[in-house]
Amino acid sequence: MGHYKSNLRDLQFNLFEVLNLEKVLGDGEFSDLDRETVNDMLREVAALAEGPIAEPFADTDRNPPVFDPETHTVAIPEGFKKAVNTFQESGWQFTGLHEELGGVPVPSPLRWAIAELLLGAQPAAFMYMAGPSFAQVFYNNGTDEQKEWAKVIAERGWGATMVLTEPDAGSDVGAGRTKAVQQEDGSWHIDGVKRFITSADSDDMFENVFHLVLARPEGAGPGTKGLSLFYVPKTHFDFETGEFGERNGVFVTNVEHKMGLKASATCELTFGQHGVPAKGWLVGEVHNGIAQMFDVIEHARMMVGTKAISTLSTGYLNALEYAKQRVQGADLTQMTDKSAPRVTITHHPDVRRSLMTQKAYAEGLRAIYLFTAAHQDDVTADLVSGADKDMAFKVNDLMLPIVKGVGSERAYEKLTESLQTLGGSGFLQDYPLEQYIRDSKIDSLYEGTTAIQAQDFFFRKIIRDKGQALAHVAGQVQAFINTDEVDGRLKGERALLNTALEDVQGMAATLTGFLMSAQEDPKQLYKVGTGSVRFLMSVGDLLIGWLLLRQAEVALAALDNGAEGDDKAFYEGKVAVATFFAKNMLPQLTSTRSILENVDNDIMELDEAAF
Ligand code: ST9
Ligand code: FAD
Repeated sequence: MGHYKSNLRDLQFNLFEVLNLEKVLGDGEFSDLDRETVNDMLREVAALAEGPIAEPFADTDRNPPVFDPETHTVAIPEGFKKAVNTFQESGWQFTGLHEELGGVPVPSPLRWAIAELLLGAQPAAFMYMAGPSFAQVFYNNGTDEQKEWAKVIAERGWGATMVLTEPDAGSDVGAGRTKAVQQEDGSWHIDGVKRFITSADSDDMFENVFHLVLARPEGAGPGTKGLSLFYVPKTHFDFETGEFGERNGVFVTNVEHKMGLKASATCELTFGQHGVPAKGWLVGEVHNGIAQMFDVIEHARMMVGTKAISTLSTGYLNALEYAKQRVQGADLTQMTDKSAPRVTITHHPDVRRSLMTQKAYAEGLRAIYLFTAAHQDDVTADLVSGADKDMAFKVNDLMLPIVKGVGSERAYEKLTESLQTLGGSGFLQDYPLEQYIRDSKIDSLYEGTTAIQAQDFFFRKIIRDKGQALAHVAGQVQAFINTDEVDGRLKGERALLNTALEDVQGMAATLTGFLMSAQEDPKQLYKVGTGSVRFLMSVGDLLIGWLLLRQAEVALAALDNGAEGDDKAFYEGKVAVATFFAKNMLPQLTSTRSILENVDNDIMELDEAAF
């Protein structure tokens, strides 16, 4: 048995019993699907993920890719390449893509449920396999001719990268200096050095790699709005004849040595500085680079959040398995009796608190990414929250920083609880927990750090949206609070949720107040900056609390209907975890509200030397 433990039961529960996905199957673009086919798909992916795809997880961590500066290539271990090859042959990377690109239409929650399984088993493999998804963004944004290229790229299974970051342009993408010079034949020469580029070389796994690169055309303005998006192939390819041409002038010039996620090659990528021009083509023949790149970024942020959440889930399930077997100490009520029988650690209250915390965040965050995914399809958005096309788009936008920012922060934080459950053994490489922690730390950093997610959430997704999406989601929470379908059995929890909703609304009002007063006194804006991550995390907790309680209501109904055996235990667990979260986590929002209301500018006024 490999490291990865999937939670198929919870995925099926979310998809069919909570989101009622069956209602959109068998019709329209999903006419080929029914509940049984979807369950077969999930079972098949889970078996693949837990088996051959997970297999080289630890080995590639201990023997990571090696860079050869002479040839500008990266050697990837054979075992890992075999796993990627198995993934590639399975075809799951086409799930949910356009049919023109060889895709198979599925509801977005199913697409991301499949992604969860693969991301938890071998996140780096999932990233190497991003080619078809990137080809779809290229297709959506490309000229008619480029759309044909995108089809060929998807069909031939090329590797792909997103190329934004430079040594002096990380969070501040608009500081990028890589330039683009137009040529007489309409192509462009790219010149500059990009760093931290994921999958920029992939050994011989793909016949070619295409880079989607942000660069500044000569004479273009400053900031992100002056950047354009270019298609830059590793090796030239004639899309008419299907023949490969010369090597393009884009070379990997370094591979980073990292804390984790070592299987994923993180490369420095140099354009046009090795005697060969790095030729690119302007995507869509329009200068709209940052907006086009955000089509990739939105997928990638969803991917990063789902990766983190999936890792927490397998971390929890590994910890749970260990805890059920590890015998240590006596029951607390018999602590003075030195000859009392020894018990498994699941008998200790603190271990139970820790396991329930892990379960709450793993299952609550899963519900969050699936709720978000549901707003990426018109039909599922209508089904899940009654959102029309326009509102569905806004809700997805609102939720992405929660999936990415809250998902990554909480997963990393709670994975330390998973490791703790194993005691000293958790610190060893005999178990996957220490690698999970190292591999998941990156999730709060790339694709926009947590601070960037929090600012995006407040300024763009709430203020610029005039609070419309937030009001839609808050309306859903309020409706749940007001409608009791289980005869008052969750009455106390509903009251706690109501207080949490009021707290979050209070926090939003406080931050908005600071923003308004910044018109008179610009320094008031610092208060928003100081409070924004706390606010993001609080909204995350509110939504986790709500979604877990919604699940508890479904579970109570199933128990009332006579659920037995494994199902009974599953539903009882659902009620318990929702109640636990409501009682233990939601009340903390009241103190966060108070902290935000009292935030001041002391730390901003402090001399830097005093830190
Ligand atoms: C990276 C990659 O880190 C790491 C992992 C790679 C993995 C690759 C594989 C991925 C696979 C994914 C495939 C999934 C497939 C699924 C399969 C399932 C089976 N939303 O606010 P302004 C735009 S890459 C939309 O003034 P500044 C918008 O056009 C590096 N658009 O920003 C806007 O114009 P307007 C990642 C947005 O102050 C314009 O930008 N690096 C959004 O100029 C300007 O906006 C980062 O993420 C948005 N939320 O720049 C950088 N926001 O306003 C992080 C902005 O007119 N830094 N736009 O609409 C930031 O995000 C900064 O806030 C900034 C600021 C750069 C946007
Ligand atoms: P900085 O921007 O220097 O941030 C440093 C600290 O300051 C952070 O805590 C940040 O939150 C904070 N900070 C910065 N600006 C602000 C602000 N305005 N307000 C508040 N706080 C702020 N990039 C790509 O283009 N393609 C890739 O494929 C890719 N893959 C990556 C893979 C790995 C393993 C890594 C480590 C990075 C990757 N990146 C990639 C780059 C990644 O997106 C950046 O590292 C990230 O956006 C942060 O930029 P930075 O590292 O320069 O940090």
